[in-house]
Amino acid sequence: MKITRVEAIPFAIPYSKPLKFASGEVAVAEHVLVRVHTDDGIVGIAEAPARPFTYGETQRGIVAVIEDVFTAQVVGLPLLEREVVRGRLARTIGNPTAKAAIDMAIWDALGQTLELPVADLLGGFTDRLRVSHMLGFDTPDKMVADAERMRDTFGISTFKVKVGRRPVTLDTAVVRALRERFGSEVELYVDGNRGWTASESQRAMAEMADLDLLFAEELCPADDVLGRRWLVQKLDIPFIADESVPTAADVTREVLAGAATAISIKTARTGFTDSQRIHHLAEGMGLEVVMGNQIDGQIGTACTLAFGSAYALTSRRAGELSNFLDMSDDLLTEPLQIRNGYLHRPPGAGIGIRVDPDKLTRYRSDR
Ligand code: MUC
Ligand code: MG
Repeated sequence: MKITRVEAIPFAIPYSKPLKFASGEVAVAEHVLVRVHTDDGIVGIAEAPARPFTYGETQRGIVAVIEDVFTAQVVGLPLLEREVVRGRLARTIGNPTAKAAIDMAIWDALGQTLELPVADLLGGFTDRLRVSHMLGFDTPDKMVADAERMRDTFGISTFKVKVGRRPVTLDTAVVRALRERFGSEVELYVDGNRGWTASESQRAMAEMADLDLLFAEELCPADDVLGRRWLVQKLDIPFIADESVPTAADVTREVLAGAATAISIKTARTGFTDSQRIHHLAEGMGLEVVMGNQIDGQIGTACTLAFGSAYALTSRRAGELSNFLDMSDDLLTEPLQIRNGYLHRPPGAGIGIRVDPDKLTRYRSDR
């Protein structure tokens, strides 16, 4: 059960429909496939999505930090010593998705070794999650059409609407158009990716007060310390902290400061080991949780599903599990299938996914 090798393989898969939002745009999934090999011949996998605009990590940087720093720290350790791995990786500040992918690939290898699903090792609460789809920036008509496509084809009825950094009236028109089109058939919430000021956020939320929104996410920067506290106190719906809470300590800080009342857990940035800590903390503090999307491919989505389905709190709300649908292709032998608004856990040990070697050859960008 000892780790013998870690691979960090960059790959690039174009989106058929790029996703635009207040802090950036993703047109090509330039991710890093992480493979952890053991002396038993097991290979655990996960993916690290480079999100320079959120965490400052680039695809080349992720490969470099894994090859030059992290690999030497984990080779030789048994798969069961995940806390030792965590402690060693934590000596280096930052690099959340590189660390998370190593952690999840180790869990995948452990599950395969024990012949048990990771979701069961974590908590085994349910076998499926309800799906929420993120709607990227476009005109109101096109965003409504996108939601219709997701509802008609995949049965999805929860939508996270991207807002911020464009005229507030355009964003509120989109949300109003969605509510008018679907009535009470859909759940809606908004995510600003820090694109508004606190006062713009407050004005926009007041304008949408009749639209029955579930949540507001990261509308303004957490660094606007007093502004954000002021905003959160004024809202009568939970305010989700996302990119402001990349660690459990950040969750504590933001919640105690009154700057958040709910959190997004993203396995892409906290893996399984730190996501467990955040889940337990959230449960202890009585916070609502949404399983968030780091604009993951299918590997990352399967990781979110494994973790989200493991606990009652993380499976209560729809999880953000569908943006891979807008990619032109992916790496898995068995593509994930969303049916009737749900994503079911794939059968099998570990995370339950396998990489297709031909697809990897086609999309890897290091050869
Ligand atoms: C989200 O929930 O914010 C966009 C930027 C990012 O870091 O994640 C995505 C989705
Ligand atoms: Mg967000």
